[in-house]
Amino acid sequence: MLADWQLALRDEDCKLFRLSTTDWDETASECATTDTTEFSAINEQVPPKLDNKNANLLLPPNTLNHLQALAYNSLNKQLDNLLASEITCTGDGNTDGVVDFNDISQLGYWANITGSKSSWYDFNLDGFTNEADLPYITQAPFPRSCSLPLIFKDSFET
Ligand SMILES: [Ca+2]
Ligand SMILES: [Ca+2]
Repeated sequence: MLADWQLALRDEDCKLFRLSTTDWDETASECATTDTTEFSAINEQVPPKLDNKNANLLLPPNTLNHLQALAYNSLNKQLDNLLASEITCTGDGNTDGVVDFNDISQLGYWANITGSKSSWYDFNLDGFTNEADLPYITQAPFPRSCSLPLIFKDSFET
């Protein structure tokens, strides 16, 4: 089963990992989404300390020492800030940071190849990719740049 999304952030000694998965819940007879947080001590020695599921310090019998608790709080705050910095970019169906003619072209591609039953470019969330989604792309002049969060801008500038 693949995660719906997953994010990880690390410092020198620890790694915080968040993921969300959706699976069929037989008891409820519906899909259920589960959000999970893992926190592991890591290093880059040979062999390295791995951040596998058994190393999750948030699960018993593991406990966090003082430094790990500080790192956990710090990484959690940084990841929350990163998630809060996400910018909505209406019309950017291929998520390349620009709304332009490529988005129109690719909306048409997905509409044709799936018989309009695609979630790609379904901006109005009606379950179909079709002409009703086009105004979300064409609502303003091209090209429209979607600003990246500052944390990414800094990492690109050298
Ligand atoms: Ca785009
Ligand atoms: Ca739609």
